[in-house]
Amino acid sequence: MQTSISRITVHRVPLQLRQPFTTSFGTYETLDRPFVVIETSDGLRGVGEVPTLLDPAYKAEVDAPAVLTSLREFIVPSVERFQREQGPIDSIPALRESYAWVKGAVFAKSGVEAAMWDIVAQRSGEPLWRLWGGERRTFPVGVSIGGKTDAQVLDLAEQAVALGYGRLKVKIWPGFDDDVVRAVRRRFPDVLLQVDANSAYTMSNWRRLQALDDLDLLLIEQPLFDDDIVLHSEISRELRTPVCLDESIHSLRDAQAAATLWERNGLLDRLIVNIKPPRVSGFAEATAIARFCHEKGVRTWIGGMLDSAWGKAMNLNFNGLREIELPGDHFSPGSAYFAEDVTETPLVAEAGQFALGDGVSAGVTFDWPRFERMGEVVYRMDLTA
Ligand code: OSB
Ligand code: MG
Repeated sequence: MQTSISRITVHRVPLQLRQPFTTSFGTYETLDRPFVVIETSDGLRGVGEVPTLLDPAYKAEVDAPAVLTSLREFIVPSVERFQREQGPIDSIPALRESYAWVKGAVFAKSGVEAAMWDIVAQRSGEPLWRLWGGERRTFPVGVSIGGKTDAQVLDLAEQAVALGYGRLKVKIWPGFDDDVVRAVRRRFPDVLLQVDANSAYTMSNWRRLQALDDLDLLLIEQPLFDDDIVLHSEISRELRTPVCLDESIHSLRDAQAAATLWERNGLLDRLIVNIKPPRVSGFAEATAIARFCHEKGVRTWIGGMLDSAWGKAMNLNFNGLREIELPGDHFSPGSAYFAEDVTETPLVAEAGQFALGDGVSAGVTFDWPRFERMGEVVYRMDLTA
């Protein structure tokens, strides 16, 4: 019997970070997260987090008000209408087709898609990593460090390395770059080290980054404008350290455009793509990007958005894909970002490695009673088959 979606509910859940996280665009202490819940005619309930930030400083449409507007005004009504007019939605392709006409809104779409992946996985009794073609059970994971002072960054790096992490990412901006990164490199000569500027540099000061070229960094993430690919490919010709794109990649086409530019310069090995599934509208597009980049010889890794343990668990399942070569941003030192989280148990890496189990869907138990207590329902729509 064909199954259908019976109801879509959007919750809004405040999450309290254990310690402030600072980037070039600001410091966050609390987050305010929409979660999409899909209920189906066969009695299943799936959940998808939208890893919003408090404002659009990282990039457009990443804030909860924008996401909630897109979901309420366009995306959920499109799913409802599609199912009423074209028949039951019981698969990811049908779901994506229902809102394909909506431009942008990648984060909002990703929450609906993630909830549907949870349903599809529960129905098949499989872990997500297996549904996505993952062939790797264990892989290294890394830590993203958002500190305000050299001392704070060194302290966080120290904690991460003590926990066994072998890959660190340090947030930088003009004036908080060469000294701090040099200090981390001096303290940890062998760690895999990378930096993330979150688009803080311009065409007049990006050359400061050439000073980092002798620190054996794995990559420099998004030095320039959040919406740019072309100028990144230009400065990449004059940086020995590979450039990694985060903010400016929303789709397979964006990844293809970037590969075209770097290839034209004969520098494909100097392009790296940070795949954040929610930033590319979900895991279906993320899979296409991982495969494409791997075939091209462009290395990828899975970025985080200070996601709850549920979002992180989904990303970790995705990290089972063999095509994804570099360690991702998966954990803060101590392994849990939030004072209170939405899963029953935290996600733990051993000696900087994460191991995927055989648990159904994300492989962790979503804590429904706690989730319902932590947040509130902000929108609900009942669907007919
Ligand atoms: O640019 O990768 C980023 C967090 C919020 C917004 C943007 C970014 C980040 C991080 C944290 O670096 C990564 C994580 O969740 O571990
Ligand atoms: Mg980034």
